[in-house]
Amino acid sequence: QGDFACLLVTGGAGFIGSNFVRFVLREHRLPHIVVFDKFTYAANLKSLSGVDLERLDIVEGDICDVAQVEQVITDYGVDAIVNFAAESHNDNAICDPAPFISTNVVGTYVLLEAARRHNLRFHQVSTDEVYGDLALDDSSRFTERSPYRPSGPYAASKAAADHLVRAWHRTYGSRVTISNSSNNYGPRQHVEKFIPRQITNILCGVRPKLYGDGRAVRDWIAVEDNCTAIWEVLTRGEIGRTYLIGADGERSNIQVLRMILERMGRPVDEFDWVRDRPGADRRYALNASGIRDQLGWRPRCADFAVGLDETIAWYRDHADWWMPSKAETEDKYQREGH
Ligand code: NAD
Ligand code: TDX
Repeated sequence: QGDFACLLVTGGAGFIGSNFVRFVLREHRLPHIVVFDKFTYAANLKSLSGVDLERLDIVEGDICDVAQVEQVITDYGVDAIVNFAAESHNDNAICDPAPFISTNVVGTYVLLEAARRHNLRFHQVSTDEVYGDLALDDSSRFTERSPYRPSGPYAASKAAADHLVRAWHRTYGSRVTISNSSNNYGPRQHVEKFIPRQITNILCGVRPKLYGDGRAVRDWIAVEDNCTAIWEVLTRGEIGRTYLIGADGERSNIQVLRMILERMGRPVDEFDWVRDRPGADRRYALNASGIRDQLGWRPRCADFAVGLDETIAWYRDHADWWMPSKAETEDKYQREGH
């Protein structure tokens, strides 16, 4: 099932999508890739620079727009879709959920209908947040069978999209898979997100900001590992199945922040405490034994400290990539009290 000639990568100018495109072009001979992206504030054309342009086309478009989606599929002869396109930031969702409902829910519906009309393979990129959160003193982890229990508007919109994908498989026999990954980190992540925000704050001489009591736990995975896992699921995954993608990377926010400060030569208490999100999730942790056992997938970058050093080095060397959005992002945070 894995021999695609032309892959439509929606949201391919964002963080994970662009890393996925780079990985596929670097390590696999096929397919041709068409990036389809609305170029919202979260996209960055520089994320796709320096790749093999013979194998890549970049089209500006909105996954909610039926005619634009239809056109790109027929123009390029697309035979599979990987849907990375989303509004992805929880703080934004709390301030204004509207674009999360349209892009994450309606956009996924539009793509599923296009995939049904053209009989395309469809992979949905999703998140562990659909399962809600775990208590800090609870040692259990999410599995593919955990109940859906999203806490915030972003998570609820991604959960709604997952439900549509599953329903299209059951009702119409659509050839779908879903991957729910834990928190990604690495190069080309927008400076609104936790790790790049703190690294770039330090590079700008600004104190990092820690939400709440700093004890919330996230299960970190290097973005490259999520990309290799998505590729395995796309090309060899069982149709109709959900795969959890994680690399046993649980750490509290304060632990991560202190690691960043230390590695960047700053005192470990040189940061500000700021208010938490309303309804903030405490702990995410997932059990990825399904993809390990069924597809033999293993993370390549299992050492978080090494991955963090590489990430710090990347932001140090690529101020031209992140500086244009830094001031605007921090102004917005300041208005929100974060
Ligand atoms: P991102 O915000 O960096 O990128 C999203 C991309 O989608 C941007 O390029 C944006 O322009 C594009 N986009 C937004 N609305 C669009 C629309 N209507 N039509 C076409 N393109 C549109 O997000 P990311 O962190 O790369 O996340 C990618 C996917 O992975 C999302 O579906 C997200 O829910 C999921 N995910 C992310 C993480 C994480 O830690 N970052 C973890 C698990 C799952
Ligand atoms: O400045 C900050 N300080 C801080 O303490 C920011 C931006 C965040 N935080 C905390 C909040 C969270 O507990 O760090 C944690 C991580 O925050 P984010 O980077 O915003 O990620 P999160 O809310 O966990 O969601 C991410 O992982 C799941 C992605 O943004 C989602 O797209 C993905 O689905």
